[in-house]
Amino acid sequence: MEAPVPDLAAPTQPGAGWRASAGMVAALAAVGVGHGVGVLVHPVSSPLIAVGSTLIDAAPTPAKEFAVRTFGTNDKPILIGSIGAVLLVFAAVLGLIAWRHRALSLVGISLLGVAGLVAAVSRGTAIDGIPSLAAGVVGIAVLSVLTADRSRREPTKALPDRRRFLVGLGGAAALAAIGGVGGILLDRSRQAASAARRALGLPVPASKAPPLPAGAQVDGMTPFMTSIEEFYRVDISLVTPRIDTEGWALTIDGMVDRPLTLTYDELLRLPLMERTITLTCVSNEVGGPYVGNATWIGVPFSEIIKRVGVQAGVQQVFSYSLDSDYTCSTPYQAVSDGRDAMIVVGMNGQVLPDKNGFPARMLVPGLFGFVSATKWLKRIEFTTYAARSAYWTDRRWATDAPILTQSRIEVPKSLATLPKAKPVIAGVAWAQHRGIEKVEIRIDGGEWAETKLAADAGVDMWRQWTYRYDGPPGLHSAQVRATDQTGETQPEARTRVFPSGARGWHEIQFTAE
Ligand SMILES: Nc1nc2c(c(=O)[nH]1)N[C@H]1C(S)=C(S)[C@@H](COP(=O)(O)O)O[C@H]1N2
Ligand SMILES: [Mo]
Repeated sequence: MEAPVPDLAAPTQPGAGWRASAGMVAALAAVGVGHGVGVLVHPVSSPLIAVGSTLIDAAPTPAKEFAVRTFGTNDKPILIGSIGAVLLVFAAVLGLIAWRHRALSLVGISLLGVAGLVAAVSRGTAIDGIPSLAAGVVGIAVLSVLTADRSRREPTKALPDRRRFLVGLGGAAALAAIGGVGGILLDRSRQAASAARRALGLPVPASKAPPLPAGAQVDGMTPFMTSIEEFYRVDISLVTPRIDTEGWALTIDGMVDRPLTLTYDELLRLPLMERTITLTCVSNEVGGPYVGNATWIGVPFSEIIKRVGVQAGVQQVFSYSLDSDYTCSTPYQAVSDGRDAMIVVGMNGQVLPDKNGFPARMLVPGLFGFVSATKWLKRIEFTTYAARSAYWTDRRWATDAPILTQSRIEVPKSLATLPKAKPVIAGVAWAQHRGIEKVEIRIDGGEWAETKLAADAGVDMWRQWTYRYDGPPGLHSAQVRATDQTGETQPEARTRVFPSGARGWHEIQFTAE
């Protein structure tokens, strides 16, 4: 809709469209400048990011579950988009009232800065308040310039002067673009810098990953090895932290005889091992996508434990992340019982990507990511359960959360057709660190039949399976269930992902030719 350009002869205020745009442009300029300054100061201090992160932390568990379930990995852009939408509506209202209630509208726009300030400072230090202060000042300045009441000085002049108003509007929009786009570009260039550093690569691991057996990969199935691009990403961080190894160090302390601080180079000089391990998120629904299999290079926990001298009475490994107040609780038993728990520095032969936790993350085969796989590691503390309680523990998720046995049908896709020429149903199953013993399928609720398992690559990895369908044509259902190598079979009853992971059988409908 075309809003009327303010009329020079109008004695009072421009049309509603122009007033609303003035408010929105003021808010955009504020947020844009705030974001630009934020990227310079500290990426998470951008008012938009700080408010978004605060909402993520404050959101009740069911809301988080809903967001991950409904929006998947798009949950973050959708959150930022929603905040932006609310902001614009609020700003439009401020613009509408700005000519009649100038003071009120200026207070309103400054509240945006205050919200950012409170969010950023409470999550960081006083310095993190700078971008929000800048945003607040810009918001107030733009709105007061646009709504400046010049009639008192020049009673004959219209309110506001049309040219002056349009120039102001354009200037504020430019300010928004320079701040916002500048911030985004700067963030990108940092990404490029970390890519250059990445080219330096990693030392050759002392212990290489055992080669995969032939036949672990079934034709036409999801790749047995997940690429970095395809690997799912789940974390509470709104911006991908881009950490400079210059100045970074990993502290390992707590109930130990010899606390240790390792620079990046020192960490890389420790003996490295390479292992292929399947990681799964507790938020993965039955049949869901939050599972991936990659080759990880890292320092074995056994090496760390030996170096620091862990004392008696230690119950948990408490890890801290650099990006936020995210913390994670891992049972000490799981990093000390001989499995390939490690401090990871590499993924699929490359330096760990930023999104997956550069410079270092944890990984413990058999445990869900939220109790084992801390990214952007800053500190590892050996401690007791009484002394420390982790981010998700505080939100009532399980403290001890082994990955639950699961199986998924991938071919055919749900509601797709199973071709007569190749009537093969196929999928994957996982029970990390216990291993898959058998996978069964049943058609239309009939008898369970064993599927053919692909070659076993090891207990810490998922396992593919196939089944030749020889039933009648038409619409059918298929259900799948796996049994792990301890003899336990997946239960039928579905549970939600909260608090310790989804249970139940995956089921699809398909049409046989
Ligand atoms: N710092 C930090 N580390 C984190 C998380 C997080 O929110 N913050 N999420 C964890 C969860 S829930 C999972 S499932 C894994 C996912 O790792 P990925 O993103 O590399 O796949 O990271 C874990 N490490
Ligand atoms: Mo997770």
